[in-house]
Amino acid sequence: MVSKKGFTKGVGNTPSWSLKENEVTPESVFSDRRNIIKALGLGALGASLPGQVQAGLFDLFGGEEKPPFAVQGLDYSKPNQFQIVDRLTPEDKITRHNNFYEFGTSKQDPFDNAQQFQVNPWELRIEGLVDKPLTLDLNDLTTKFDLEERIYRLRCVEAWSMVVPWVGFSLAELLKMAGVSNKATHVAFETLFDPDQMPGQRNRLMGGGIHYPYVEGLTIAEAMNELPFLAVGLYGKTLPPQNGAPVRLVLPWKYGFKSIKSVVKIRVTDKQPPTSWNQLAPHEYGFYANVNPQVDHPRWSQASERSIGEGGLFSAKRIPTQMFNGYGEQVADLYKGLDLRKFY
Ligand SMILES: Nc1nc2c(c(=O)[nH]1)N[C@H]1C(S)=C(S)[C@@H](COP(=O)(O)O)O[C@H]1N2
Ligand SMILES: [Mo]
Repeated sequence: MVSKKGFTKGVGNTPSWSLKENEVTPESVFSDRRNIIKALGLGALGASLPGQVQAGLFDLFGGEEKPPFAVQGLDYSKPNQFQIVDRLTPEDKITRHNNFYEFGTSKQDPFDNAQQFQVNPWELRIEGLVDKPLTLDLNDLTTKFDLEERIYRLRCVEAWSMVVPWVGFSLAELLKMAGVSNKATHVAFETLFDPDQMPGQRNRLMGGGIHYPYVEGLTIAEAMNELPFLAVGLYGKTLPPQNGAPVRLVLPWKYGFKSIKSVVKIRVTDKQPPTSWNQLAPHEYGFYANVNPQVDHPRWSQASERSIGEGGLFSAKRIPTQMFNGYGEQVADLYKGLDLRKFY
């Protein structure tokens, strides 16, 4: 599934950032998959399919038994002496090693505590400096947009990383639908506040001291870039609660904490909005939080990262961290003239 419009910096219809599916899956599986998706219609992916059909579809996609697929063809033309081959992180790693402090601070807490999380009914509001405020319900999230798959690297500020096949739609597309006012300078995002469902919001210790609801923000130029993605699915299936169901932001060039989960509000504004990790520890977590191997966290190096799911049971492969997590071609222009040491 290739991005359908705009964003055609790459060859043909394929945006230059994309980790192409035929580089992730063997050719035969890739072709089958494309035909099946075409036959069903793109919108059939994810939540609109009953569980069993999804499982069957996923078998056709190659099934969960397969070893992680090799991903080649990434743009490592930047000064990088390491010849890395990225691999899609196994599904059970992506869904069991999470940060979602609303459900607890340890990596397995979200999987353990979020399974009963209710996403229906859901309301996502797009409001503020827009022509037409929008309210999307759960069904709208999977039917109002042509869903596409994007394989993105995810780099947590804690120096671990994954390669994730998301399903969703572009944030810019949604913002264009609402019509952004020319007074807008920033976009603010907010996670659901529901202490009955989210134990970390009831218990300060369990919630890691964050002041809830979890909030995040982007400049308007960042938000309108081609990369920001609203994910509603993962590995061709509905997004699991621990990964931010029913809809979460994905910003592949920024540290993972910017990729806010279970979003209920997107507010276009003319002020830089507060962000949760910056409020908690401003000297450690900035507003921008762009992945940058040259600017260390005050307590650890950001020069390399642990690739989750690789390197065997007790160790993980360490790989060098790339500037903007390897997405400089798409986003470096946004920061021209900005001192990235100061605006971390
Ligand atoms: N609402 C909310 N969003 C969140 C977080 C959180 O604790 N609460 N954790 C962030 C962090 S630190 C990371 S690394 C990613 C992890 O996403 P994943 O669990 O899907 O890998 O989610 C981000 N989004
Ligand atoms: Mo993170």
